[in-house]
Amino acid sequence: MERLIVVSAILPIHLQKEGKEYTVKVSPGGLVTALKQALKKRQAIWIGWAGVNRLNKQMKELIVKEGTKEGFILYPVPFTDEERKNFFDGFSNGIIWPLFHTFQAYARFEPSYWNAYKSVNKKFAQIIKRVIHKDDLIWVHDYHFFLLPEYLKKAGVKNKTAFFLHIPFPSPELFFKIPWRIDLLKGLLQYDLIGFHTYIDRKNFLDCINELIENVNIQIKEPVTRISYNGKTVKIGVFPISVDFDYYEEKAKSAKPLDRRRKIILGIDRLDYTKGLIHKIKAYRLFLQKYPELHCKVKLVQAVAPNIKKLPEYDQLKVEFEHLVSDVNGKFGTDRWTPIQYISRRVDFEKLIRYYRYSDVCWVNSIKDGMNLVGKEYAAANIDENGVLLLSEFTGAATELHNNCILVNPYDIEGTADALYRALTMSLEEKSQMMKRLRKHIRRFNIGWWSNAFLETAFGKKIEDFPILED
Ligand code: ADQ
Repeated sequence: MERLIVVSAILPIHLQKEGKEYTVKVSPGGLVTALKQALKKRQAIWIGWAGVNRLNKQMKELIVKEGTKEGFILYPVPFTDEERKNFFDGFSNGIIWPLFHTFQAYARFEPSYWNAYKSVNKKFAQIIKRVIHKDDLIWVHDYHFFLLPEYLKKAGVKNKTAFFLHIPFPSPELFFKIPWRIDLLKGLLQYDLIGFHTYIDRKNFLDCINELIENVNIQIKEPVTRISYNGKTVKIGVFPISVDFDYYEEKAKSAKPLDRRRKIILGIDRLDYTKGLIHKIKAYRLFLQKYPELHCKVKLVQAVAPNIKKLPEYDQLKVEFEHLVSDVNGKFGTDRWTPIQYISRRVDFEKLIRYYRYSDVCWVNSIKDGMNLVGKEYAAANIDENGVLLLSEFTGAATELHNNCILVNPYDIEGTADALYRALTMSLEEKSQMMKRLRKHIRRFNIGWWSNAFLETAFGKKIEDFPILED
């Protein structure tokens, strides 16, 4: 029986030390949200980091038990402190993440990061070799594993491998900065399928291949492009990720009402410089300056979930963001009105659904984002169809949803402030027409559509073809 082996840097749950005890935490981020919905209850073996540098038998059992409750067979991997520093925070989040999101100045091209990247990819190949059966299919996720198929081959693993990139792929101008650019591309070309969110990502990737790799043959065809290199053909596809529409819709039906004396503008983000949080507060500040008639009538509810990455940029971002928030609240707030309600944590799911259902505007302001699930989650849960999505044009989601939301350029502070005003003052009819179209699109192109489109292209299978995990 074919099983699905899923590989991602972080597992959907991880361990965190609190006092002397380790507790199980839900991992943050869109990759985990999406995959949990895509794989639920299927017999996938999910291999990834468990958040700790060593795993004793008890810790392993705890992770496996909690994973089984969620419907997964989890295979936790420990990272040494050095692997965490140089592979996870270093190469993955200190080079690829900033550069691929156009934050070139944050990229630190340390050779020690590159060595760690190679050795952790090798380590995962060895782990996969230990657990894999002959017919298993390997589905690898994200920018931590560009070299994995090469090491799998070297280890003698011949199973099919497919890869999905959850973040944008940059233009050659940015990608060329990486000293190890050719090795990364050659590594990727060893997969059987590479999936991107958008056609722009695919174009950037093909441009890089064209410029950097010799003796390749690229056959651009829709929906699947093929690259032949070194006697092997890899498929390239575009699969915009989505959400479990029915689940959000169903949960929204029983959401308890929120206090709606004021119009709610909602922001749901992780603490990350890619999410445009500073630009957002600056635009909101200008909006309050320009439109005093809306004082006391609106409120920005901004949740910011802590980041798992240990890098100085995130500490600086937090300080700057909180400073701006208190500046706005101090300048415009009154005894009865706080313009920004800042929630400095991950909002629990029930509350998230309430916000999605009852907020008048959901504001996604990313400087750059592979897709962005927040806007899609909002639309799925906005069952009264009276909300507006304000969406950065630099998200993957914008390439898909641009006709059914209000687009903003986060660098254009004044334009964004005006767009927010428009979103808040639109007629109900216009809002509901836009939201209806948005929901229709996301209902159709939901997470099930995404996983099946990917798995069929990769392995000729649907998610339903894999057996359910019995309790
Ligand atoms: P992320 O960068 O994590 O994902 P996103 O797609 O928006 O970005 O997903 C975030 C997820 O975390 C959402 O499910 C959201 O509900 C949740 N979340 C974020 N902040 C939260 C908070 N404060 N409280 C509660 N929940 C919160 C990466 C890429 C994206 C891509 C996804 C999936 O960067 O571009 O869409 O993977 O491929």
